[in-house]
Amino acid sequence: MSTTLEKLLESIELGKVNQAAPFPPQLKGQPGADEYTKTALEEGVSPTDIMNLALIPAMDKVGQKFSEHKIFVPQMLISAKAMNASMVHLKPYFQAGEVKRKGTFIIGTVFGDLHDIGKNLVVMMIEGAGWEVIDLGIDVQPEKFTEKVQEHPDAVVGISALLTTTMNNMTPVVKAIKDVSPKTKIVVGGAPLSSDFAQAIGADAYAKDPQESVKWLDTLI
Ligand code: B12
Repeated sequence: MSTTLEKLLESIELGKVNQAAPFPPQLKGQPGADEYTKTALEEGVSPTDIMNLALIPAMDKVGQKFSEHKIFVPQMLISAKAMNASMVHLKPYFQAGEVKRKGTFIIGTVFGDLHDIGKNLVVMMIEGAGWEVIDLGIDVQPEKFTEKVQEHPDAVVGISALLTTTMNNMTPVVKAIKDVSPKTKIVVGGAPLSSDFAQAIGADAYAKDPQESVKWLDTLI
């Protein structure tokens, strides 16, 4: 792996947003996620490699350290901020710029859940694959999903959950959507989920990452 990617991974893991950021003190004055992402792109590293070799492994490390009580919520939050600083530079590369859209995709993080980094990656990749995306944000109640589904009857819906507690909140969301629009296709995703879970709650599919969800969406056209 290139030194730049290693530095980027470290910046996100330690929450170094950019050069001006005073945190963490040991990296004061040094470049951060913002600058290293730009450098990696200038060096010709592909946005997908930046994501898969630096961004996602960095968040895995953060999660691991959180599980081991080596870091706490504020550090997770600052890592998330660093991750977002990096994603800003990747976004344009995932945007297709196609005139004709393949369809509409409505996505949100289920109510009770505030995690949105994974969802935002899904948004970027699905937009990049030519879909019009309506992003409902985080902590989304069933009514907000059903309202949008009624406005866009042909849309496909994606729901994200990152917690073993909030994944169960997907059950009433799926039910509410299917009640107002039985033909609406729903894909669920997020680290604690599985195909079995998706099936059990009546969703049409589970996708482990944006790439898999794009493949599944293509089968619907
Ligand atoms: C960053 C982070 C936070 C940040 C979130 C900031 C933000 N803006 O998102 C903050 C600090 C807010 C946070 C809070 C909490 N967190 Co947190 N968090 C994380 C962390 C470190 C990274 C998550 C992440 O962004 N991963 C990177 C992205 C790219 O991966 P991803 O989200 O899995 O998404 C990918 C796939 O799952 C998939 N995907 C995701 N959504 C969807 C949707 C669809 C439709 C599809 C197709 C695919 C898909 O595609 C994505 C790209 O590949 C994880 C650990 C981890 N490794 O996941 C813990 C983690 C999820 N958090 C955890 C916990 C416990 C919490 C808190 C309860 C802590 C607390 N005590 O307050 C709170 C809960 C707040 C709430 N109500 O939601 C636990 C969950 C444990 C569990 N099994 O339930 C984890 C696993 C940490 C741990 N190891 O213990 N957290």
